[in-house]
Amino acid sequence: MSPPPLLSERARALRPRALVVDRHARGVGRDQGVARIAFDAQAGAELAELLHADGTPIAAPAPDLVAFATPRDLLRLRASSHPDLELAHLCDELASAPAPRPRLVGVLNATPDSFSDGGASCDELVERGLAMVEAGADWLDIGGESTRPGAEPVTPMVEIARTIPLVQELARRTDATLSIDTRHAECAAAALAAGATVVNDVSAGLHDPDMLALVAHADAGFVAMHMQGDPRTMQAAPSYAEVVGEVLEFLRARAAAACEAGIDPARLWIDPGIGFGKTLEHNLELLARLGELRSLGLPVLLGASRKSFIAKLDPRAASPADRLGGSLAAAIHGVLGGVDLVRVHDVPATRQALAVAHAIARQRRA
Ligand code: HH2
Repeated sequence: MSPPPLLSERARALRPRALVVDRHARGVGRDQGVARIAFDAQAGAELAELLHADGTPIAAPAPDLVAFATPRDLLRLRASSHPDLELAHLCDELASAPAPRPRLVGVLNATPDSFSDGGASCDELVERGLAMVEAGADWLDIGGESTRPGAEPVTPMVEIARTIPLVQELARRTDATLSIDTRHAECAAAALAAGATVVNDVSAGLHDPDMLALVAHADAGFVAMHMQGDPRTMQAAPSYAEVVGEVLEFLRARAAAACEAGIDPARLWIDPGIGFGKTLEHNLELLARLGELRSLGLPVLLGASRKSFIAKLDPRAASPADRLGGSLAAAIHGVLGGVDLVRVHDVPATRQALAVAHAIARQRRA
């Protein structure tokens, strides 16, 4: 008789890109990338201890989330209640789960001065948003304050005036997820009342002390992004001893704070914040090691679209509108590296690029 399923809906929804398991188990990774073992406390899968090869614990911010390890790690599951048969079964289930399509987040900037696309009217933005959904965006991220390097902050009232009519109109005309890209609880509250269901905060709740409680109270989703410093000064002299470790630690702490404030961990995303207080090398290191962010057990959002690191690698792309090729390369790399959501300006081209990359990757694994 086969053992009962050990995976929750949430765990099933995750893509089993590779598995590296205890050497006594039979499920073995099929490809390079992030290795993952899912566990679900609610379903009774109590894994006594989950350790990296060097003996350090693999942390998940909540017991019913999912823990991940890199291929360098050998996961050692020390649970007497889990004989090899059950573990192999769990691995088989993961390996055969269909890989979900990565979700596309379309960027809608209701600003006069965003780094790549500011200055559109509300009507134009509504049409642009609807066209993005038509082209394959699952989610629209609406912002009323530019956070480009050197940008001056705006007040919540200005942000509200810029974004709320847009949120209201889009909520009326599309079923796509709507997020408000803001650091201000006041603007977040107005957007959630107008029909947004997620708050995307580039300060991860640190800019406004009321933010996390507000999001929890509204039972909304939350994107916690890493940023060093603030937009006005963040690119002056970014500095890290070890960028991936520091970003990971920051996101771990912010995810824990969000859960503690009452935000549902199933509606929490993390984001390494490409370009936010980072040099070209920092951005590349984070992009190259995206899989490590998965050790937190939370879905990852990546926003690399049209960003200036692309122009540093291709000086002919001085204008953000000329950075489509670099944006697609980063999106494909991100998705193949385990990212769940990509935040992009160019939805149709990204959808097509990801569909092709994804199909090839699936074929390779089949
Ligand atoms: N990037 C920007 C703004 N918000 N949010 C998340 N979670 N991740 C990102 O990478 C991110 C973000 C900057 O891009 P954009 O909104 O196009 O520009 P601006 O801030 O100038 O409006």
